[in-house]
Amino acid sequence: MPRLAMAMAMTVMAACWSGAAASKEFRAADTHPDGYPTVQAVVHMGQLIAERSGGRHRIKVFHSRQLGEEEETIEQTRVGAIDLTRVNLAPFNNVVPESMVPSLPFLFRSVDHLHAVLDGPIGEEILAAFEKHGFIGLTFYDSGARSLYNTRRPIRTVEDLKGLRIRVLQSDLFVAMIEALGAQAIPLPYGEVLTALSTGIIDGAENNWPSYEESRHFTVARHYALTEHVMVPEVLVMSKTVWDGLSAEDQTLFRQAAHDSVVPMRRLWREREARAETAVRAGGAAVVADIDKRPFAAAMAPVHERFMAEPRLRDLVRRIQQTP
Ligand code: GTR
Repeated sequence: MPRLAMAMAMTVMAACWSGAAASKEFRAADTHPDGYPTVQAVVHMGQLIAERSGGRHRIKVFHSRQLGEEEETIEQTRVGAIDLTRVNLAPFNNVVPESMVPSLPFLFRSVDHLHAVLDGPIGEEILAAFEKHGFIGLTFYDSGARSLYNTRRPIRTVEDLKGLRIRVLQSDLFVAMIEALGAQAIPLPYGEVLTALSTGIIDGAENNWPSYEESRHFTVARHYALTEHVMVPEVLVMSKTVWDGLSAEDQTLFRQAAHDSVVPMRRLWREREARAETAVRAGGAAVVADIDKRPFAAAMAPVHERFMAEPRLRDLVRRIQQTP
């Protein structure tokens, strides 16, 4: 090869090589199946990243627990074996104390209140708190309100829950919340709940409309009581180890794309909630909607005291309550 052609070929190869070295397919975990709003949100974010980086970066979402249950994907993300994970905030409660704040019972007054808090400085502060624990909090996603369901009987009052074995998320706060209602709290990974309900190991669980439906829990635990005791959001985090290896420009790219995935996710969420409710009711679940929530809130109130012992957490709660 003539020398000039050779030099040109080498320049082209070098350019390709440096591009290849800096480009990456990022692995994201989600417990939900393909098509669930959280999965679609991260797929959408990946499309934005691919477009905006000229195809240099991509995200591949491993949905349906392919990379493990939420506690496992959190740990894998911390060590950098998984790049991103989308989980509920509750499995972070024992890891990042600030994540307990939006997980408190009867804290948010409405979806608008929740959005006002999460979209503002308090939301930023809670996301920033992940960093010292090995994660970069990228964004929150909607998860509606969680309500109680069980295989045994309709729930109308706190007394109706007495003695029932209720599966909870793997969080001490959730254990305390359910025990405060007089039920027995059984922490279990999400993927084990359907079998545990079917075999009678547990009597019930709690979740939002889309998860109650998507998981098929409603086919076994047919009494759904709209207690709406908690509006704990979902969170998307990146491994800090992975983040630290990104250029400042790529970090901005990820933050911006995560942010831009929120509005479409909220639209998908609203649609999905409505569809799930229709499907659950059509599937024959017995829904108790006329519940006086005040005794539930009163029974659960002591968990605020117990888990918000640190002044900085109490201050966040106070600011949330004062947010219009
Ligand atoms: C769902 C949430 C999941 C998972 C699940 C659970 O609402 O989207 O990430 O945390 O609840 O109860 O385990």
